[in-house]
Amino acid sequence: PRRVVSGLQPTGALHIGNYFGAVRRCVRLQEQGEDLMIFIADLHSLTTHQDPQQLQQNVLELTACLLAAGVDPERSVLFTQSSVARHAELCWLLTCLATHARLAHLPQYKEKAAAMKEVPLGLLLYPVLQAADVLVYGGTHVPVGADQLQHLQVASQLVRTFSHRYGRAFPTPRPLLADDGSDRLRSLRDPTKKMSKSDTDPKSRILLTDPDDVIELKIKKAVTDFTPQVTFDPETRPGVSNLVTIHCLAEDKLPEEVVQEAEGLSTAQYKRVVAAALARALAPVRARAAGLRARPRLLRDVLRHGAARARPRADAVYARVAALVGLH
Ligand code: AQP
Repeated sequence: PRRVVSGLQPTGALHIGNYFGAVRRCVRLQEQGEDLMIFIADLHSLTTHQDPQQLQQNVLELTACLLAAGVDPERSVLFTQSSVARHAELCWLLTCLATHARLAHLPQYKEKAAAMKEVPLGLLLYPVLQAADVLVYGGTHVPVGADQLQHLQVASQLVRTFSHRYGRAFPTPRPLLADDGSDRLRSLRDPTKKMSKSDTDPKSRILLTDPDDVIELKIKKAVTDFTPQVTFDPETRPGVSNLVTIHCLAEDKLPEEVVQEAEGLSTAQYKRVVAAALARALAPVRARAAGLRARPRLLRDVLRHGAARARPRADAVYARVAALVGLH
């Protein structure tokens, strides 16, 4: 049987890349009847400094957004990573199988580490914890963006190493890639970069919480090019194509349809169309999130309920693993 595992870090307000690329994909997998585990990756978030109070706030905010987007805590299992201690326990066992050389070579690590004076070990171990997150539930599929494929390869390699040394304990997790461009929304200010929470320019991203007028302003200021008509060509026209992708995601359309509808429009006119489509798509989620944000007790109950469902699943896998390793 398939089991899908997905995590999001509670590192601040979600942008539409997180929403379309991760949250809404999860909701759609849930609607397709997948067995889905969604965790809030609070342990991962500690690889960069988090203010403790802000972290608690961010966990509840993310929970509100996930529920607002349609995650059903009865059909899917929604919980925080830290509430299931087996993630960290399995991570240690995998850490003993991972090599420094392999991890230090990963581009995401190199990029992040290069920008730091003191590199925390947690940053190096990040992909090992990611592997544990999936393997501890016997996860078979992980919705990922192209940038995460290498981390999933680390997980597959750890599965092989473990099998070789101790015996088979985990299925090899496979990527579930998106085919609608949702896994790579680009910065509105520099379309060669991905849209990112940590970009210092707030106009580079649209937040799930942005009101309609802010959405319109940010799209209006989006960097495009000097070709007047709307076409979809991510390689040569990344800026306009990013707007087409956003438009497609907002209205569940294909690039060809959107481009055809935009025929004859100037870029400025097209930006107004995209902003309106996006505002229509986000408004109901934003409204539901606002209602849920006002109910922290309910949000905590949801997470407690999810943790209670996740723990026995992790315990079952871990018991087998521990026995194979010779720990119990
Ligand atoms: N630009 C994006 N387009 C599509 N999907 C994206 N994701 C992130 N950026 C884009 C997806 O959102 C999920 C959130 O993962 P995370 O919470 O671990 O955050 P992240 O990957 O570090 O990306 P952020 O949110 O933009 O933060 P930073 O500042 O670190 O770059 C993942 O599924 C991710 O693929």
